[in-house]
Amino acid sequence: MQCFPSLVLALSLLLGALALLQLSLYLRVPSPYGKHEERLCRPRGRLPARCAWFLQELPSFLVPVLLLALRSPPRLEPLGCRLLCCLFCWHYFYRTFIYPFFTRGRPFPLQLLFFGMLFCIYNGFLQGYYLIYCAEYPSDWCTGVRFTSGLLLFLVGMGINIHSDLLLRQLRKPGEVTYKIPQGGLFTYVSGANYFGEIVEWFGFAIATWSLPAFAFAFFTLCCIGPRAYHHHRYYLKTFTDYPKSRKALIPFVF
Ligand code: NDX
Repeated sequence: MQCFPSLVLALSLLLGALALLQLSLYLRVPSPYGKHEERLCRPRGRLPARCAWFLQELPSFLVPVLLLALRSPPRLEPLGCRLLCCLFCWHYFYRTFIYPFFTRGRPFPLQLLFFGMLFCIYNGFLQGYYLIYCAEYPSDWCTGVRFTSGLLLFLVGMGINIHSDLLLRQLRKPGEVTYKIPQGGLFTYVSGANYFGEIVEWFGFAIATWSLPAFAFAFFTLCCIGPRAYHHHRYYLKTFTDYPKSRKALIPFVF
């Protein structure tokens, strides 16, 4: 396989278009899984959350790893390129092999799982293909301001995301499916603390890679889970009379 810049451009633009489609579909009504599912639609089938998240996220990890294995001779030079590819795989290693096995979430709709998997194949291919076959970085990229500030944002975002998912998980005992008011960490300030972390993480990745595919994915993440944070916030305000009034939806002190 070789690098086709026009393919990268086309796939990135399509990802941007999917982000806008996602926004237009789910700005007014939330995507129908988790706490927003029952009231909106009844999908034909569901899979236990553990299984569903594992299957859904697996392609985001597997596709870049396969692309790397197929690359002959292996190329991940310079160091910047290698590190950036590792960051992406590291996130999806966590999301595929760790997150699902601890989740206490409700069963996930099969229909969304199918589209989620397609999306993960698509995005895994785009990010992996670009970093492994196309990206060119100067040998001192790792010491530059874009890489270091992006890496810092990525790590801070990932830390917030993992910590917030942990706080959510601790709200339930095994087998429980009720919703409670999240407390602690960044939930003190926002209802969508895990989403805030994930968005910061992918914008950090985009800055560190300084690439169109990564910016397109960060934009998609914003359009996908930004509105979801807003819907979570409205749900909490409607459900809990004692919900902290000062808490914002997604961005501390702002929105
Ligand atoms: N999966 C990303 N669109 C998505 C699945 C759905 O990873 O066709 C995007 C992802 C996909 C979506 C994915 C892409 C777009 C798709 C969509 C389906 C249709 C759509 C494909 C791939 C589509 C077009 C047409 C444009 C192509 O019971 P429960 O499950 O609610 O329990 C929850 C629990 N919890 C609580 N427990 C007690 N008390 C409370 N108050 C609680 N509140 C929540 O915590 C869960 O077990 C857990 C987390 O719940 P929640 O709702 O806060 O997070 P969730 O949305 O489940 O996300 C989990 C993590 C989180 O860290 C988030 O940042 C990350 O995954 N994520 C999620 C979605 C997308 C994404 C990251 C990204 O874009 N980077």
